[in-house]
Formats: sequence, structure tokens, C-alpha cells
Amino acid sequence: MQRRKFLQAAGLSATALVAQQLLAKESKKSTKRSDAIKPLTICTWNFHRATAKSWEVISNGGTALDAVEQGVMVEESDLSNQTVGKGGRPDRDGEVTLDACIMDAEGNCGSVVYLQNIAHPINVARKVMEETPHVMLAGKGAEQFAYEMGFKKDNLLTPQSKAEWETWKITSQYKPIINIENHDTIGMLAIDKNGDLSGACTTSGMAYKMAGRVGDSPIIGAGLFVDNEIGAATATGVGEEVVKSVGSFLIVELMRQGFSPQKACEEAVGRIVKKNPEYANFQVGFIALNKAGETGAFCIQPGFSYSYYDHFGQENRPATSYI
Ligand code: SD4
Repeated sequence: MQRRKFLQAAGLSATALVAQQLLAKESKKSTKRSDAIKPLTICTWNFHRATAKSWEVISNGGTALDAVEQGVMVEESDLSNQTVGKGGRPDRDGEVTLDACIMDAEGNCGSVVYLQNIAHPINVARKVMEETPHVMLAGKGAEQFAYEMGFKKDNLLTPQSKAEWETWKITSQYKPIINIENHDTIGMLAIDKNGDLSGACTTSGMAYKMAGRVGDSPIIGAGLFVDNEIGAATATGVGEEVVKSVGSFLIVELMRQGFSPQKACEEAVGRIVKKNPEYANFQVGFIALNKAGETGAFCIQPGFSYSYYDHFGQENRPATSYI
């Protein structure tokens, strides 16, 4: 039978047939873990309890936005994580000041910087996004807004962080220890069952920073960026370097130009390294996720990894590094 006649007999147009073949190939592909499968969620470092929470939300049909918000809240609540939320290390004056931002699939975003006395800055960032005409609220204004939204005042300085700060004051030497002292910020990305992307990032910033210092984590484009057409990226490490390179926005733009998430993270780290000869003395790490559900990560120093969760389960994925 001629091909054309065969197609007519089968009641299929040539286009429909090609689409069917592609779909068959796609579903065959997705039985292997190495292939991209939605939904999925990732976050900086091995915060497996955070991705477990995020996964619980998206695997039950929740939105990527709810997933990343609830995922990062796990770390904000963890008093043993001294770089995020309550329990975070203070600035050099002994004040715990928090930074966080969130971005949804429509390109909406909300951010809080230098927020004190509120245990879950990510919730306040979401309220800024949803309840105000603004993107960012800072300091006393952000705190006042949080109380208006019903958040309760909390003492964020735990006895452990206070005791360590008092010890630090003896020498007052400001020298962040790579991968340990200052690097447990959580940046989380997710793609939900509808294929929509969102991201969240939250931190207490660099330990013993100058009063008033704000890093990359609450800065849209630096610590986090999401473009639902392309992908999303988030950062951890020395925020000054991430801000200078607008790292997360750069990664998303590189993915727009055809870079894989992995190659885009490598290029973003490469630009920081190229500009700063001191790169051997600090850490920056990026993770990225594209619209197809492919992920990537890259950092300057060895030791960075990211937590990954999809329907095959959870993995801690070590990131490759420049050094
Ligand atoms: C900051 N990027 O405030 C944050 C710190 C960080 O893991 O990532 N800690 O610069």
C-alpha cells in the first residue's frame, strides 16, 4: 500500500503520525533515570529533608511555588543549620538578620532583606509578592509588614550561635571557612506536574558580616532567577561574587541561548573565576534546572553537592568544581 493511502486508511495525518512516534520515543526514554522526568525538585547542598518536603508537595499535585516554599521552610526551622533562619549565625554585632526571596512561574517575585525576629522569612517574601505592589521590603519595614500579616516575633539567636559569636569576638577575624562556616544557604528549584517552574532562596547570610550587609540570596537575578519558558537557577556561597556576576540570571540567559544547565553553571562560575584572582579563597556554587527537567551544578571549590528528588527517589549529587 502506498504510504499516503496507508495513512488515510489508518485515519492518521502524517503530522499526527510523527507526533505519535515522538511521544512513543519520549515515554520509552523516560523509563531511565538519566532522562528528564517531571515533576522534580532540587536544592543546594544535601538538604534531603527539604527536598523530601518539596517532593511531597509536587508529587501530590501541588504547585512548584508551594513546593519550594515548604521545602526551604524545613531548613529555616532547623536550629542546627546555622546559615538559615532561626539558629543562623549573627552579624558582628550579634544580630541575626535574614534574607530570602521567592519567584513563581508567572515571573512574580517577592523578597525580604535584613529581616529580624521572624523565623520564616520565605513566608514573608511570598506575602510581599502576593500582598503588596512591591518586590522587596527591607529591615524594619519588612518586620513591620510581617507583623501586619500575622507573623509572630521570635528570638532567632540560639544559645549555640550566641556562644560561637562570643568566641569569634575574641579575635574578630573575618575569614569565611570554605564549605563550612558560611555555606549552608538553601536555594531550591522545582518543576511541577504541569511543567511550571518556581524557586526560593533563604539565608542568614555570611556569619559575622558587617551590620546592614545583604548578600545575593534575596536579590532576584543574583541568588535566584526563574523564567518559566526556559529554566531556573539559584546560588550559594560568597554573595558579593554572585551579585557582581548576576549569576542566576546569567545561567537562565545562557540556557535560553542553548546551554545545558550544567554548561550554563560552568560558564557562570568561569566568569567569577576570571574576574577574581582570589577565587581559591572562596566558594560559589550554582544549581540549575531547565524546562525539560534537566539539571546541572558547578562550583569553585570541591565539596558542594545538591539534593535531587524525582519519582525514582532521592539522590545527593556531588557537583563538579573548577578547582
Ligand atoms: C550570602 N550567599 O549571604 C549567601 C551565603 C551563603 O551558604 O550562600 N551561604 O552571601
